[in-house]
Amino acid sequence: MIIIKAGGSAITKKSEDFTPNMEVISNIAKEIKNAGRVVILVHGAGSFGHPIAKKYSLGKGYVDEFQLKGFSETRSSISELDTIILKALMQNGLTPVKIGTFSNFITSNGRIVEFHKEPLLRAIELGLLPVFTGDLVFDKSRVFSILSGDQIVSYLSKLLKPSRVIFGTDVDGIYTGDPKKEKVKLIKEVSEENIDEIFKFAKSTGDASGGMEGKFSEIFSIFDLGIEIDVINLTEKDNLSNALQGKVKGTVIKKKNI
Ligand code: ATP
Ligand code: IP8
Repeated sequence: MIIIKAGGSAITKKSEDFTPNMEVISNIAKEIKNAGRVVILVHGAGSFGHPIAKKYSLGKGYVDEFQLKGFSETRSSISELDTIILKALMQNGLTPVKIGTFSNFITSNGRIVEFHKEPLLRAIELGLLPVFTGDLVFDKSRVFSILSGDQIVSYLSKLLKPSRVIFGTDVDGIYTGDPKKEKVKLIKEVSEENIDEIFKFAKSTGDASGGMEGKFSEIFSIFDLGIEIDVINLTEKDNLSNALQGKVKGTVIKKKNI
């Protein structure tokens, strides 16, 4: 089994609110279908979630009643993106099923403490393609919290021990800084020898859920489990197909002995 995280930077146009990148979404669906492998797809919220979440300061948890409007709007908007993705998967002959993040996860201080796993396990057993999204959830200490798709991926990795995890964004992997803002180098291989170093390359993305730093810390937990993580550019056609076959163009993060 392979867990794929389709980043919001790839599946939506982050510079235009509420705009899906239909070409990328459709390619992802085709490439998953052609690979014929058991996968779980987790996607980010991109421009369907982060701008509203920021506008209403939802990342801080419950502060004021004014946030409730933002809570409803964010969840509704993310659900629209989710539907677009489910439809694209179905149009390509796949049988996806949404596993609701809001209904199945509870966090405490932003970290998952409860997950109702039975729907996921049954969906896998039946041969459905489980689809998760980053979303808002109820939180034991902050009333509510943003639960990123990245954290869901690391949680599911602990639970299911996939053979590999693929993170896709709109850049070619992990760089020595933000490739959109600086002249930087792509890091092709990460192992126990340099994993600590990559944290200093995590530059803020302006997201409501921890951006690159958050992503790197989830990647670190998966790496600790001894699972290979590949970071690729999902906006380039065939990159996902190739990665699913083990031909990764991007950053490969794994322990030396696996
Ligand atoms: P979402 O959280 O909506 O799913 P995502 O998973 O696609 O989004 P982002 O938080 O948008 O991820 O992060 C991807 C962006 O991070 C890239 O577009 C890139 O510009 C930026 N970035 C910052 N630092 C780095 C780095 N060291 N290496 C690679 N990209 C970086
Ligand atoms: O895009 C964030 O999920 P992510 C969800 O996976 C919200 O970080 C509510 C913005």
